[in-house]
Amino acid sequence: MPKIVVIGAGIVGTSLADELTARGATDVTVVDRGPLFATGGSTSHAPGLVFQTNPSKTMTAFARYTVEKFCTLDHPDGWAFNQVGGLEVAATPERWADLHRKSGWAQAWGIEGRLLSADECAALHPLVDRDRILGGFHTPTDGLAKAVRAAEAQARRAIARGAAFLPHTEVLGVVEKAGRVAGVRTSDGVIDADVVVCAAGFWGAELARQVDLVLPLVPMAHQYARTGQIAPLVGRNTERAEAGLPILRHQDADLYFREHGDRIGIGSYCHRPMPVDMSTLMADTAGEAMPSMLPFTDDDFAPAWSAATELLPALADSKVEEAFNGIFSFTPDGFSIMGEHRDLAGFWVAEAVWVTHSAGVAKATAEWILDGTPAVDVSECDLYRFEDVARSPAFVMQTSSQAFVEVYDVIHPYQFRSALRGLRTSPFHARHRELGAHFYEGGGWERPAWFEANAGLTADLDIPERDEWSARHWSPISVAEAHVTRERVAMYDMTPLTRYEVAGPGAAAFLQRMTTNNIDKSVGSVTYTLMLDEAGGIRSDLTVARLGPTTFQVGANSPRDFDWLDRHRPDDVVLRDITGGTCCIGVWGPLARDMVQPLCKDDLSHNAFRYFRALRTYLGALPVTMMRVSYVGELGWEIYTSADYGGALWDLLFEAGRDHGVIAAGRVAFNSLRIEKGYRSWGTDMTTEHRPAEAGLDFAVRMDKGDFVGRAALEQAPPPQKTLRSIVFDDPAAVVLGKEPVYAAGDCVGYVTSAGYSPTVGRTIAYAWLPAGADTGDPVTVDYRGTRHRTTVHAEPVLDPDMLRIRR
Ligand code: FAD
Ligand code: THG
Repeated sequence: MPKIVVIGAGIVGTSLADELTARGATDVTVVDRGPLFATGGSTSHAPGLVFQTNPSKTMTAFARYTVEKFCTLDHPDGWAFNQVGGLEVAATPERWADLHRKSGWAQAWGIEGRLLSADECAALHPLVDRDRILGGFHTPTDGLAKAVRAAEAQARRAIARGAAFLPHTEVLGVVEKAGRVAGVRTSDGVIDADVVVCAAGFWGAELARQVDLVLPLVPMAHQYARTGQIAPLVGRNTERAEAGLPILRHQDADLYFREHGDRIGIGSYCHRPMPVDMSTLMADTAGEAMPSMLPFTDDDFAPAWSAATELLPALADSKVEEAFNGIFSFTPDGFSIMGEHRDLAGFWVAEAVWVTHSAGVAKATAEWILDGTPAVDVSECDLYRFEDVARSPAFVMQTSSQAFVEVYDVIHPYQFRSALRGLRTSPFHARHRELGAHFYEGGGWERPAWFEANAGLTADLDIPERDEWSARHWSPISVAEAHVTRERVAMYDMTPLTRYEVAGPGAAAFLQRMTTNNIDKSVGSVTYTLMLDEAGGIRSDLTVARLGPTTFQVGANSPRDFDWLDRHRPDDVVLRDITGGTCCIGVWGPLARDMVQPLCKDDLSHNAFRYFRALRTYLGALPVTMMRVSYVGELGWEIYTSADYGGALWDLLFEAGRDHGVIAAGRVAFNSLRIEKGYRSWGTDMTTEHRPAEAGLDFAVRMDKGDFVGRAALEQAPPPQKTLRSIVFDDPAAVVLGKEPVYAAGDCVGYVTSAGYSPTVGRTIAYAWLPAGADTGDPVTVDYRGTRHRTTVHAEPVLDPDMLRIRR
């Protein structure tokens, strides 16, 4: 068992010590610069509201585990968790509709919850003015955490198993030896360690900088105030219980509430973002009891107070008696930051974690450190999920500030930030703008979603009207673009598709070991393959093109793939991300060959240039690599070249396609076409929580090819309990967007992952995780923001099961 030092005795560090020692770690030391256990960090004054339901399945799982665990904690002073339930009220029609969506997430992720009328809300929380609200969402298992007690109770369990906690011990530096962590240097001398975990809360970014690690988090002040006595509360709560009413969110006004005996605590996000400059903080408040508390700024609270008294009129007879601006971490995407430093083995982080998710994050981190693989998919929280640009100080500051502003906003799944756009553009960007592209953002890239230039193509199509929500950030033009792809030919910007060059004498053996399929084939081969973790969960799906005996081009999904490959890379392999300097156009559709062949001296016929083969050649004067691969399921190629030739390549192809009716088409069409064809999108349809057989990807696993990462786990794997299936909606006008709960015979049995309207079938098609027993033809219903849609489990792929469209 490794010798482990945890930096920070807040809710994360204490919980981690408990989880580590529970898994048999015997040598665990937790150090904190402050006293125990009110250390002066964020945990010391967190009001401890735990609302479990979150759009993210992972974050919800973290919260659910935290609740389950906190309910079992003992502390001599009383409860660590008071399960008063949670109530979120809607003051606007938009929020009321959104609570239906939230209710769907709760169902899908297994949190008990119910939508209530305004009267029912008022009955549950008598301070609420029922005339101000339209209804609410009640979750009986939510509640209040007593964060310091929960921290101490978990620390005591760890101490009983041998862990040590050292107060007033500041970590000043990290000791390294031969690229590994060797210990920490503290105010009291060096403590040796094989593993160091940074759980230093909002101090974490500064600590990590010492070991050349960027933690994209911003310490931000957030206002919390307590009123004086509220008449209707007097005598309701015992001092011991503190609260009996559900914790309350009024998100339309960026507020939350809890009881403190006969007083009310109000948390407000209804103020300007107040990023904290750590250098001023340390100088000003070091040595004070609570470095994480800043003086209250009254002016910022004025709108919060007026909105609070509107919702809870009884507050008006009181006033704010105690208040402060408390500090905790915000990140660009709102997720926590977890993982191990790639260049300094043994240095781990568990950062930007709310009390709500703390035990779940701690458990996953302990599993990751000790067993190698967390049970829950942690990709959304992965330390290496960030693109280079997203680690720049300017990006981190702006997007984290935006995350603060939007923390309680209703966020549409296709709503992208407006600031810091245009950071990454393909060489075709100017052409896209000329064609009236509407852009989505992904990984810093501007990605055309559809083109206004194609508006005229919708005329002959019967495209159902959408409801207001699903019509946002969507256009019927996308349906026409998908249709033209199936009928004629379309050009797609594939530049943002992450690409690596893997080269060197060991490249083939390396990729063979890292992935599930046989990639050690002839030069010119392209292989669809999976990367698994040690537990057999799917980490990514890739295409591997062998461009030379020792040179491969890998099509990947995210910076996490680079990280995973780089960690395992032997010295005789060079790994290079070539996405930035190159570009790619997907030319797909029945007329693709007619359009491209005249530009090329090489024979592009079906037998000369076969499906899943690659060719280095020229189109006109331009050097290109062509791959006969199609994520949309049509005849055609991905055509790669370096960025400098990009503009010329676009023009050459677009001109060549003129007589064939070529169009530029966008992401929305792309997505619906790949769903028709049965192709999965990693991170949405499947994650590390799924093995290949469950995700319907067994065909990409070659158990007979020799050892690979995850193979041993697959051999031991039980038969699938759940499987990813295609479902087709009965009503042509029905639309879903993803993450909706799925019901069979009245019970929630799964959830939707992704969906798209299929112009070919004239219905929405979706993927859903369903029990393994679900049969083709079975009826299941999907709850879309309170509306039940009937669907039918379909055989896969829904379109072209005989591959006639691709292999021709
Ligand atoms: P901390 O509690 O800050 O612990 C980090 C520890 O690291 C500190 O004790 C610090 O002293 C120590 N440390 C730092 N640097 C060093 C060093 N160099 N050497 C040694 N020790 C070091 N979350 C919720 O879930 N629900 C809520 O209702 C809620 N309300 C909040 C209200 C306010 C006003 C605030 C400020 C936060 C709120 N939060 C809430 C957020 C929550 O409090 C934090 O996210 C959480 O407590 C962070 O826990 P932590 O263990 O990561 O950090
Ligand atoms: N193009 C390239 N690389 C990629 C993607 C891509 N890497 C990441 C991601 N997208 C991978 N996803 C897929 C999913 C399916 C297919 C290709 C990439 C695909 N599947 C065939 C099938 O399932 O029938 C594979 C057939 C076979 O194995 O022969 O084409 O879009 N470059």
